[in-house]
Amino acid sequence: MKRTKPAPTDAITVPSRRDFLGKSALAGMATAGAVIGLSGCKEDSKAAKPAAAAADPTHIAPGQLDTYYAFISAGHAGEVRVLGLPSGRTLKRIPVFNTDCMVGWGTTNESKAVMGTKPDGSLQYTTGDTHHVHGSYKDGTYDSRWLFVNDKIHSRLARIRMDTMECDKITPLPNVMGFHGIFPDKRDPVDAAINYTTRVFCGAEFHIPLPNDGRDLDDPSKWGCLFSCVDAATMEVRWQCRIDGNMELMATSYDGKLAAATQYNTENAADLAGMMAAERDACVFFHIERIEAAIKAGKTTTIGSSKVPVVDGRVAANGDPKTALTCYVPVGKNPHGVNASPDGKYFVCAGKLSPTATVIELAKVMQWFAGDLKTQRDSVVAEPEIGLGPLHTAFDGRGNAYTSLFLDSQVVKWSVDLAIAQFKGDKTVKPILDRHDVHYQPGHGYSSMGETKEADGKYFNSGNKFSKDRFLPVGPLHPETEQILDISGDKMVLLADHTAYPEPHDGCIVRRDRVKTRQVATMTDFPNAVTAENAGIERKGNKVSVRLMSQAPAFSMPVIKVKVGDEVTLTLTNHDKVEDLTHGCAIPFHNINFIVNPQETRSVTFKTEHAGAYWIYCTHFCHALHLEMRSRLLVEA
Ligand code: K7E
Ligand code: CUA
Ligand code: CA
Repeated sequence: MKRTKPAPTDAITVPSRRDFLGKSALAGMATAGAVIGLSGCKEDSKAAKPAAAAADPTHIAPGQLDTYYAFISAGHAGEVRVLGLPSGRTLKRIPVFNTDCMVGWGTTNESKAVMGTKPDGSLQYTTGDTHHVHGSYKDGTYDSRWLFVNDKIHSRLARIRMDTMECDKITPLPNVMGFHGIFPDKRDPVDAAINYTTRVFCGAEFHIPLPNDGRDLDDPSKWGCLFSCVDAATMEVRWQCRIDGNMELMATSYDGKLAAATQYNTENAADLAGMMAAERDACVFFHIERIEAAIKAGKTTTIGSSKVPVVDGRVAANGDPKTALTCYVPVGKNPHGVNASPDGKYFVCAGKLSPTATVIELAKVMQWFAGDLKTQRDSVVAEPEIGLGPLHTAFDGRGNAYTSLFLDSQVVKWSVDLAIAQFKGDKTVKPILDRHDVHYQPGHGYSSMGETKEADGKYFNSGNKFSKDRFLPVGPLHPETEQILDISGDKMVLLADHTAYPEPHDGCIVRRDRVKTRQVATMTDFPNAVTAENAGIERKGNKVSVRLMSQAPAFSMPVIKVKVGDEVTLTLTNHDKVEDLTHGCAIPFHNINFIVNPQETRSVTFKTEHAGAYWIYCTHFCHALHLEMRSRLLVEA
């Protein structure tokens, strides 16, 4: 398919190719790059300079700091990244489901305990696929406690402490495959004793036999998908709800009453053609209060060896709106993202295979649950045509939505109110306010504070899936592009391209005052801290405990003697208190490499196999005598 020029910014009638995609086009999209416009590069449709800027706002002068953090999921790299915005500078990579030898994630005993190990002590998984990362909330905005991120490959939810920006907990979801959408509670805490966001909602994209133990392999019609609720504080799975169809993206309401997931496979099909058979799919809403009441009342089952209580949210069991746990709202064919507007009123579903966005009014969904709305579909209050391949929507806090258009390689700005007026029958209004090319094929777009009540409409980051000609080529795999747009004016203005190591998906842009970190740990927070009193070597059979301290530029023991066949646990506490004074610890030919930040303690366990002398050395440049910071590990035959 040939790319056409972007539609004029005031376009409301879109060309006929924007009509529902025909079957042949869909097949083409499924099998080749035909529809995704890989045929060539394009010029920027705007040559405009940043509106309010004589100087480029993305140029942060030396010594100056960014105004926002962006927390970005890294797709199948398995980690989370932290950028400063508007500069786009990379501040940190947080290893989560992947291993990382800079910090020793996957090497230290502490990180292994978080990641999960097999009985022999090796890591259970070393891969992950992080798509969605969201902060915890209080009063409708970020409370700087945690970030949550999914692993689609192994269906695990990870929690990251905001103060240290380190992963501290990973929870597997039982009987789930393809855990994709995630959103934490946005309601104010109800449990005063806990006093923070208490739930994280998780959708499952792939239906599987329940339990997945070899049964029903030939009959996918018996397979199912579970929606999971995880307690943010304990990271335990509280309950699950079985649904019809699947779940992809998730959103939660600001009042804590509703969570919702888009469904592209309402057909419950097991092949591509089947998943595209229905003209409409759905956004399934969960009535959280009723589900939790049903759990409390014990109207539950369990699946396989899992002890997590499961309620039935399938259509057949939820015919009466007044008692229903779920509400399936029909939306455009094979939808993708669902996003909550910062005024708390609407969820917007992006059509993907339909060139529309569907605006669902949450008050009307609650009306349906009360038995006061005729059909689920009556909760839809707008369905503007916005362009080809809509995926995700962000908001500016001024009533405008910004939807990424994968096939059109654009971001489209549209007015939610005007779309509602148009849906009501006003033919004079034009909801589309602006379009801007991005390069190329955007996935998520997200705006500054856009997922909070403090949405400020300053910046929009477009995470693009293809960069093609935007950067120097580096072989077959190009970097992805993150493009930052100024959305503070009437027209969007492209400010900068920056590269992203594949493959970024979603992100959140958090005002820097909403992030509280600490740079130096408290030694007593580490139960295994090594002090002058307990440092040294202790042997029990062939198990040797080496308790070591680091203080620039030396380790506390210059010589450590062990024997071949020992199982050595080396615990290292960094006694330096100076901010940023990190030491590393590498042991040649033993596959040991990790860091200890000021006042932290980390440990590793390894077997000695070969007699010899091994220099334990500091890997992290810490001092003028950093290179001299070494100890001898002497392994005796
Ligand atoms: Cu659109 Cu996994 Cu959020 Cu990626 S999903 S783009
Ligand atoms: Cu310690 Cu380098
Ligand atoms: Ca479908």
